[in-house]
Amino acid sequence: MFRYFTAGESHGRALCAVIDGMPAGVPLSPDVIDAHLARRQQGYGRGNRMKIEADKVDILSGVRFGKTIGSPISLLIENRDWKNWTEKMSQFEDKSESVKKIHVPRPGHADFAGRVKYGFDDIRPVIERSSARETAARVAACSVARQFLKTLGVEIGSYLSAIGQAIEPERDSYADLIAEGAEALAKRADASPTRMIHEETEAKAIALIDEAKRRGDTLGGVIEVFVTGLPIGLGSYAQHDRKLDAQLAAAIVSIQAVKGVEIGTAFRNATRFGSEVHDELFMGDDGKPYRKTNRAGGIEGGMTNGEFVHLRVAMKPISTLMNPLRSVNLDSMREELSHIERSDACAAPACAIVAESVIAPVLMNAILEKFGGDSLDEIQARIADYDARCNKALAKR
Ligand code: EPS
Repeated sequence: MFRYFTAGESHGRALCAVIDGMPAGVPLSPDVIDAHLARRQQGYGRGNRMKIEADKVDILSGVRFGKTIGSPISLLIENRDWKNWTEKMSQFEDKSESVKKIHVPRPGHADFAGRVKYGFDDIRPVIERSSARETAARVAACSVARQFLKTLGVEIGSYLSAIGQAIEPERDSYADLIAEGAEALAKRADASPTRMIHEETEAKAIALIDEAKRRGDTLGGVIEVFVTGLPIGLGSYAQHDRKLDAQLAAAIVSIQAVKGVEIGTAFRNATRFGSEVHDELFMGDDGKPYRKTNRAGGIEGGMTNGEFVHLRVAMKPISTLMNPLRSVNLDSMREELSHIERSDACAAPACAIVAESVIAPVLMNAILEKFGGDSLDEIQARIADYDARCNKALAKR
């Protein structure tokens, strides 16, 4: 089983991740991880922090001669901004008196509950770990799982269909977008600063982000995530915690500022007749069953059904507003405007890369659960055997 943890504060010395359960024999180099880290740093609407950071990973263990060796993998990403925060983020007691404390929580952020829960007299420690800076470490760790999937022909990609009220026209089908695999779509989206693929919507989104910046406001968005190349039957209907859609949803909603996820076009489906929703099966000329639609998002009964997986992700507007919201000073207990911290006006394009990333361990574990194995060769052979069985089971009789 692929498991990982991250550690590190937003303005601490570094972020790190420790991974356990990576099979041996998977090609891995820092470049593969750095490419995703760079994608996560992009996006129209990001703040000045991204001008300071140029995230690069150091692989500290678990890789030899360009391949994983089945041992724990540890990763390190330095925070370049740390040098500006050595006093404020000092580990040593003697600095604590000279640093100004933060008392006014930002509505929508972890500040209020975090300060009360941990008994702090300062919101700073809450800000530091709840910050979406942590997603750099997650993207790094998940890129390792992603690399495993890629060697098996599984691709993940995403684009943005909405930023604020810049919403692309409703699509009947997403199939044409991923006809060449999910990575080709991701590449297309990567070429745009909003990661949108509908030109008019992108122009509107850019104008809206400019307006948000001018007003000291923020914007969220809707991210469409796709996976292609998965075998049929990952996950299971047999027990609640083995349902793949439930596991994917949990991973997605664990992302900072993500508040909703749909499997396929779930909310649209909920407002229609069943006959307008369910993806009918037809017999193809090649003797195999096929479908003309994929409104279920590639998952039925908690299992992959051979169609591409489609998730829709709702990111709320970031809760740090330069034009602050009303709040309460938790030291004086008087009403005050909330704390202002350098932040992004819109981070939805970056969130898309995080969404692509966090589902990789879930998919990888579904593969490991079904096929098992400690080395890439072993797993590949088992999948090939299963593919042959599936082809036989689904062949015309
Ligand atoms: C973030 C606030 C900003 C973002 C940060 C997330 O950081 P800072 O307070 O240092 O300006 O830039 O995102 C990243 C650093 C990153 O790597 O994505 C927040 O409060 O969540």
